[in-house]
Amino acid sequence: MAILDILIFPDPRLRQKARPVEQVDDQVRRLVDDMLETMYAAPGIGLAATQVDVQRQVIVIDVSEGHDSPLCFINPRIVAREGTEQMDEGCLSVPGFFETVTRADRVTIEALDRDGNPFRLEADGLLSVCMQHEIDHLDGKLFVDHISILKRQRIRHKLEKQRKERQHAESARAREAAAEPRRSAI
Ligand code: GNR
Ligand code: NI
Repeated sequence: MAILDILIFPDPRLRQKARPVEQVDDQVRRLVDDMLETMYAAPGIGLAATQVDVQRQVIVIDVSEGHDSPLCFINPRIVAREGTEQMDEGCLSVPGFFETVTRADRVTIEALDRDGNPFRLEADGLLSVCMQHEIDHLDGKLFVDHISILKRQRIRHKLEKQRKERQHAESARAREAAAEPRRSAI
């Protein structure tokens, strides 16, 4: 198992569309396990493969209070939706920001499980919202696409600024590390 790096908005790789999984094999199951470990470590209630730079239709979710009910959806499709509801959403790829999003209230999902067997699930509440949020990721969409352009731009600018600060700090550290041997050699 391994904890994977999560891409941060506005990384263009978050805009790629995931391809369907052709065969649910050990490689896919290893991805599912790594994604679950990454999701629990974050911590988050869901994770899409797109967020860890794997362009495959794989999602993991755990909305349980005890964080002990992992769900995995391979090639998920929404086959029915009903009603509308609003919920405050966050995203591991948009860290630190929460906005109200309107989505379907109830959805019916068809997907493959980790053995490659098809199943159907009716979801409401948090699970319904999370399913729609994760399937959006596989289509290259983010929750910020459901809010106003002004709010989206504000979030993008703040996260771009944070990324630049992080990069500057990293290169400063690298410069110092490179200078170290020379100093000690004198
Ligand atoms: O951890 C997460 N919490 C969350 C809260 C409200 C609506 C959606 C989510 S999903 C998010 C994890 C994530 O970014 N999944 O893609
Ligand atoms: Ni997300």
